[in-house]
Amino acid sequence: MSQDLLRLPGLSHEEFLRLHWQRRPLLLRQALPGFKPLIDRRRLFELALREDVEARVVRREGTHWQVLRSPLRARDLGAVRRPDWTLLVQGVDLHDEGVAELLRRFRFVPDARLDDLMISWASDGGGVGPHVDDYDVFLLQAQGRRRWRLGPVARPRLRPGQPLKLLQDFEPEQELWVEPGDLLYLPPGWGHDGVAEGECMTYSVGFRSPPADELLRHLLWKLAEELPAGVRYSDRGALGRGWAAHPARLPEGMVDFVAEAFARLRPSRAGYTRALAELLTEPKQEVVFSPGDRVGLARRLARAGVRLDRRSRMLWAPAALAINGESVAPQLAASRLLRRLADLRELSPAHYAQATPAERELLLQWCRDGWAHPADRARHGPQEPA
Ligand SMILES: [Mn+2]
Repeated sequence: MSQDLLRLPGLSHEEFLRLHWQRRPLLLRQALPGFKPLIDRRRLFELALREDVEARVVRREGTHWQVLRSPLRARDLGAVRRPDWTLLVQGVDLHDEGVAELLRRFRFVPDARLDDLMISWASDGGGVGPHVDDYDVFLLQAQGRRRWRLGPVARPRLRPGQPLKLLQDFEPEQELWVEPGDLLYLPPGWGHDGVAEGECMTYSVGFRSPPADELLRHLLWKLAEELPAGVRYSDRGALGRGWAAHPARLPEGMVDFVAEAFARLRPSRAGYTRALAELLTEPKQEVVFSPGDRVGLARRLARAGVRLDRRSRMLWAPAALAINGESVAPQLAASRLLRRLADLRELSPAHYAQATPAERELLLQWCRDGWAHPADRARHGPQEPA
């Protein structure tokens, strides 16, 4: 179960991270030589119509753009031969094991940053227009040809009155054509405009970097859960003379009460770490785990080892270990076995045999919840109901 990371032609992961990551674009010709689409157009279209899938259709007529968002109906997808439209399907890795495997080949960037794999299909001339993203992205050309125009954008000005964010005056400084197997890396802040030349498919490996205000909102929410519940404001003895004349006045004591509650929120670094790990492992909204098969579970784990479900998110840090939005019990937070599972997403039977009773009980529970599976279960498992 070696980590089958994607080798970048001509440079090491370290060199890529030092020289290009978050700095400048990089085109890697034939990073995946002989690449064939993992999902054909028909299956992608079917996926786009599912309720638990986030998808968009973008159409262009001259300078007029139209965007349709999920839930999409069959008639929202245009005729394949009609030019100038594209279908974007988010989070395909959640629904297809082959695509999830491809996404995992990009784990030379931390899991905490990795988001999802989006597949876009485009008819001739299709694209989403010149735009700039807040996130890093790898664009893998999966099928057909696409023309990219790229250029740095210092202060993006958007075209008014459009249903999607389009750059007002994009001045590309380079133009390039990509073919199947070519990989283009773009850092945040680089304007780009990709136009299909004939029918084409592009895979976008997306990253995330939550902004500080969003992180704080979530962290405060999590930290508030650590306060003793049910401590209520009381104004015993505080309501003396004078209040009846100004019933609309907010009692000062209530402000003090909030200030005191806030002062009691004194999270340790471990507390922050736990909350952050829980937040970042929260499953995507559309993910629903189905309970695993319990028959002979302990025996199957002992024989085959254990593997995380492709949709499970797991992170660890010196003071925390979280899976799917939940921290493990403090006495297991430093478990080397569980860290190994998080890093490799799989434990061999030999490693599973070393599990303590508490670790084993936890792994059994994760299998019952559908978060993990005995590693003898076919990865490609039964198709989930549409
Ligand atoms: Mn983009």
